[in-house]
Amino acid sequence: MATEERLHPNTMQGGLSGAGLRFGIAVSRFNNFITERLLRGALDALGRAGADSKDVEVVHVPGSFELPLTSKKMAGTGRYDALIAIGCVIRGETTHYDYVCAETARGLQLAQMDTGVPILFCVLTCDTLEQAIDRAGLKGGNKGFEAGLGAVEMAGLSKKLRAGAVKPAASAKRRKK
Ligand code: INI
Repeated sequence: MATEERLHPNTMQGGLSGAGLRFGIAVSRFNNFITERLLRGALDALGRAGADSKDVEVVHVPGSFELPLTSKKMAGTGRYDALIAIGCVIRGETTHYDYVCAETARGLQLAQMDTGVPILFCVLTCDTLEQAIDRAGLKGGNKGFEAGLGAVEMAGLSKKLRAGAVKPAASAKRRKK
């Protein structure tokens, strides 16, 4: 018998209902042609998941490089179950792109590790404008929408982890009957 057939571990995961959960979105104004579309996608996902308008706040920042500090400050308020950081970095002629990408990603990871509040990474890092457009509602879907769904799941999971409850697996419940 394969190991996975013998084991019936207790499992935990976030749900897909955003009702009663609080979300913050930090969005970069740089490349706002793209970031506004990502923001719309994220809001669409939160709304469809049942989040209430009063529980969703949007903060605008100049560029992606400003997302980590802003997200950390937002997380520190204790007002959000999950955050979404939205930006779009497009490669230029110099190495500026590399610094913005690396420090934004590193800073956002540090911010969520320091505060314990999930921060969804919705920063496009693209070689061309076309790649960004594809990921902001065209061929590649809308990464903002994906981040919105991820935020709902992580907000719910964080709440459950805080409560410390791991529900017995459905298969284990069935066996007990
Ligand atoms: N910010 C972005 O969000 N995307 C970019 O493509 C970008 N480029 O290419 O320069 C960018 N730069 C600004 C940066 O994020 C800061 O706002 C700026 O350096 C001030 O700190």
